[in-house]
Amino acid sequence: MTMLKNVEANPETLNARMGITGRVRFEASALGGPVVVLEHPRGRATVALFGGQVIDWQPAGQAAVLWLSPAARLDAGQAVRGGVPVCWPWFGPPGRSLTEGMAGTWPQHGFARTATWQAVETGDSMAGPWVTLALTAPAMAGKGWPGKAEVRLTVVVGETLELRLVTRNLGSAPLVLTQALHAYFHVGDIEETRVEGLDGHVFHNAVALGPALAISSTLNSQIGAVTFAGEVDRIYLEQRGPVSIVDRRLGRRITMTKRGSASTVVWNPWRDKAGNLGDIGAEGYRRMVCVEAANTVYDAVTVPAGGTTELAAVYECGPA
Ligand code: TA6
Repeated sequence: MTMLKNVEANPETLNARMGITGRVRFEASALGGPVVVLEHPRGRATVALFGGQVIDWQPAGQAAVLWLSPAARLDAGQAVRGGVPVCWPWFGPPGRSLTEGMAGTWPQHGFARTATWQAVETGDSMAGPWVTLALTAPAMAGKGWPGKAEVRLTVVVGETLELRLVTRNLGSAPLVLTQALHAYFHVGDIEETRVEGLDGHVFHNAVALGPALAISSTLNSQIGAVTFAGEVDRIYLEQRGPVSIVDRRLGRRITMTKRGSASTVVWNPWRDKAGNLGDIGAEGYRRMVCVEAANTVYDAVTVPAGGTTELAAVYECGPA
């Protein structure tokens, strides 16, 4: 495998190498950084090289499906709230087993979301136009993390939006990974929104227990759909089936189908926490919900030396 040392971020150069007329275009975003725009008659998506983050997805004839913070900037070196942040190579604060006895910097949700990714390949397939971005081991040097790996994100847009996150362990020891495709969805009103597909699953309630740093034996059980009347921050365990956000106000249903993940995270910070976060905007919490395909401490993945693992999610949007 070739190692990428210098990230090429000039849209003109990238277009000359990988642009596809009418389908894949690199450009400078008004948010302050290079993005790649994927266009298909059934949908359009924008992916920022900063964070390897999808920041917009608009199926033809629909309002934006992803929520993006009004304060989002791609050139501030800060994690961008909204779209689909890639939490990698750990989810949340890293689990205790990873940090034990180790010095280093452990930013919440890993460092991929604040790194600039390299666009490595584009194409156009039956499913739609696609781009693959990569983040390589040298980009992570000196951060305290013991692993050596490359991660690639492929984004495909057509009838649906698909994200595939593939990690290759470049080290000689097994790599323990937690991660998430931390999607923020735009909803008409959180109080008129429910999340289906989680009935009967047990969950780690992070509002009561705090973030999942280790496996807890104090779990709750979901009965019926998830509804919102206050902060919700939960990891649903052994959850592999489709999950739908049913939005009565906008009259639509967004469905996530995933692979390589047994943890589904549902998050809405509600008013007070959103106020403290500072980048959600007044009443912004009412317009968003996170539903995330994840591997958490409950289903951490061990990648053997030289091996790969894939976390993938397909999103579709239709009438409720
Ligand atoms: O995925 C849910 C979560 O882990 C919550 O606990 C919450 O704090 C959140 O992600 C957002 O994290 P961030 O670092 O982006 O503010």
